[in-house]
Amino acid sequence: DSSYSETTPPFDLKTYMRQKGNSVNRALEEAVPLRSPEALYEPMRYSLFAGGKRVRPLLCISACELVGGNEATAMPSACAAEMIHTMSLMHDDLPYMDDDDLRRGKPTAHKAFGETAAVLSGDVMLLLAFEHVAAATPGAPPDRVARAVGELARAAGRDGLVAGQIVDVCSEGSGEVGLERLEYIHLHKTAALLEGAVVAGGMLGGGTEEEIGRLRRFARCIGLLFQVVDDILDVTKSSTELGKTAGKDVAAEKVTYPKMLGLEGSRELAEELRKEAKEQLMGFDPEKAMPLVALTDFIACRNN
Ligand code: GRG
Repeated sequence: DSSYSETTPPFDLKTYMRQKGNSVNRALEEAVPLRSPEALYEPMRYSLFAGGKRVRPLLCISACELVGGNEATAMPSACAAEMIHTMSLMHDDLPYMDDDDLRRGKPTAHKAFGETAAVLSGDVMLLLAFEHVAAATPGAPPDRVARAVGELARAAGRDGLVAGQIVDVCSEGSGEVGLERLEYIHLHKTAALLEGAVVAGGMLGGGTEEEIGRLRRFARCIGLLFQVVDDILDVTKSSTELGKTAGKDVAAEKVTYPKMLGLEGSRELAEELRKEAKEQLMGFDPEKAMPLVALTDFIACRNN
């Protein structure tokens, strides 16, 4: 990037993701140990450790560090974001929602443990997420912790995952989903939790209101970017691969960016969003912003 001087060492995202990802996994191990009743904890751990990319936790930690906070302060919220994400996938896969048999190449939680266990384990993981932030956040004053909890709750619920899911489900088969509705669904189902993770990190790290505002706008851009790229990948992945994910023709019934804008139009939109996201990071110390800049590129260029 031209804003960085030639003396700035290149940022190694792979190492950053591996190191931070390991810390997140250790923290999740501690936050969600295998305990009684195992019928609740086993499906939680099965789904949590099924190989997710940990994008939300990494964003939370990077945002906290960007505004001067540290990893330990962000970690409970980082874990909470991953727990909320994972429970939403467990519920999304259920027969009366998306009805998927496979997730990340493994049987979905309800296939492995039954529907009741998948529902209740998801429920308890959602509650545990908030309990964990409230009880285990070190190095931040209580008002910041309370704000972070509120931010994550809103991102999970009324302004995020649940709102996006209901609009998505109600739009299915209606055949008249326009670009505006598509954007609503993605801003809520996908962008909101990325935003919650980033903003919670910024709040806990002691960011100013102005910084938090910029982080929020940054996160909205990468949230939409995430989804546009997802839709592009759905088209460019081979049809055999698609068939394997669900055993049904998902692509045929879903409204997607490539269907609305064409593949080229979608790629252009992705490029615009990537640029806009990075613009929001311009006001920060360039060196400290490197992880978020690199994570933006990762989201734009990922292939799964
Ligand atoms: C009660 C909070 C709550 C949720 C229930 C089911 C539901 C409401 C919402 C569904 C939300 C959903 C499935 C959104 C899709 C999110 C998305 C982009 C998933 C893919 O994320 P990645 O690529 O996945 O980060 P990995 O596997 O890497 O973790």
